[in-house]
Amino acid sequence: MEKVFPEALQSLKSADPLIYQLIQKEKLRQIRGIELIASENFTSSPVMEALGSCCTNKYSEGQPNARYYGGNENIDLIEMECQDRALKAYGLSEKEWGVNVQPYSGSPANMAVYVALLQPHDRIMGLDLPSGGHLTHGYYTAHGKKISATSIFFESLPYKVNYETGYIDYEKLEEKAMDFRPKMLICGGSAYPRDWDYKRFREIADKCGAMLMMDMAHISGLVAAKEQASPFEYCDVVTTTTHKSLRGPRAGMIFFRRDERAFEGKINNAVFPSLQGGPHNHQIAALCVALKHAQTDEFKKYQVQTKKNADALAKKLIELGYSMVTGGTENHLVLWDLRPNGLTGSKMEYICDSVHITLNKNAVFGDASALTPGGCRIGAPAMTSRGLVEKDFEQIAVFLDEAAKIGLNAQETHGKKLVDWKKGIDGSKEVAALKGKVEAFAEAFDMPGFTRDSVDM
Ligand code: DSN
Repeated sequence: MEKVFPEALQSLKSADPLIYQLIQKEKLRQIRGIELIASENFTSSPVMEALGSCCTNKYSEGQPNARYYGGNENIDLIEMECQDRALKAYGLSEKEWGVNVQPYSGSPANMAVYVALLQPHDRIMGLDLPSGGHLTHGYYTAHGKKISATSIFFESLPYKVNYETGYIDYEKLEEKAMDFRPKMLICGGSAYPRDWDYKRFREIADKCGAMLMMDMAHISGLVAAKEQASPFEYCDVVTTTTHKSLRGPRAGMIFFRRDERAFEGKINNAVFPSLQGGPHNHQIAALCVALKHAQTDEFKKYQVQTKKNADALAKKLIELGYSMVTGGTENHLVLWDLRPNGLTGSKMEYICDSVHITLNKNAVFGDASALTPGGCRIGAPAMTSRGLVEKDFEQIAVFLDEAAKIGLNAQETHGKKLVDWKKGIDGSKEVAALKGKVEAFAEAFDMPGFTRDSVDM
């Protein structure tokens, strides 16, 4: 064995010191930073153990007990257990709902649904990207450039949020849907701080003869804990990633109704062989572990705390004089509209990166282009996994306020032009001081999945 593949039994450290070292640096970055990307989370050690297991070695195209390769007796059991836990996590009966746990992630899951249930050039309607929607729900630019494959292969007409309130404009959505007559209406988004009115979506879908799909990727952990409304009562298909609020490995799932429309065969065939090859069995094993966690009381408490933390952050930022889209949040994220303060989302992201706070610039409704966004998206799931509570998120709001003030001050002293402005940020004493405070703050909290002592550097 050692002769033909001598690296196989070595540690990563000795086999590949460069990658080992970069992983140590990434661990340290995660421990020392304030992680506020709304779609990220810190998964658990057992999930990572399953991800790093021998399941990565196996091919298993097909469905459990009906594979194209032999040797799948263990993989079959893992995948069936995963399906079972997925249905249980959302309180679904096997008679009414089925689930495919093979999608590599959320975008492939969404594409599989479209391939399964639509014909090329069928019409779809999803929330517009600048309104908080996701690329795969049909995004194209204001000039008609087709960005997402969804808009390349299907005819997409987005609906939007109301520009005054930031809430989905259901009246306009209905009017547009009745004119456009989509075959599929899509709810769900990446930067929408409010819950979804599934009843209203269902009424509109029924009125215009559309199927109703929910992409619950951002809120799937909250839904499992019953901290957001359940899409399953009203939707035909529900997709999700599994690494956001659900706190699992990077993967995807598609839930489908079992009825006379025979979605199961169509969706399974779309995932494989239409779009994917062999399932990533290490991901499925890891997802199975995460779905066990998702049925515990601790997970419920975690989701409750995530919402409280997002709310505390929004309230503190408002108290400090900032503007939140929709005036706050009822889920895990806030969308910070920086336009009234005269700072762009890109500049805020840049300063935050410089002080070791990770968040992302984000379009705010009314922005002319997704490339020059007027806001930032801030999420609570990751830092809540590290044990932070409301008062800690209020402290994060104070750090964000300090960061914004540094950015505004640099505009005064160095000018608004990006290249000049950056000179006021890079190497600034205020930035270095804030970075020190942020790192000391973050490092005081536990990290799920690994400890500070495990960082070898
Ligand atoms: N990239 C994810 C997000 O940040 O919302 C969605 O795919």
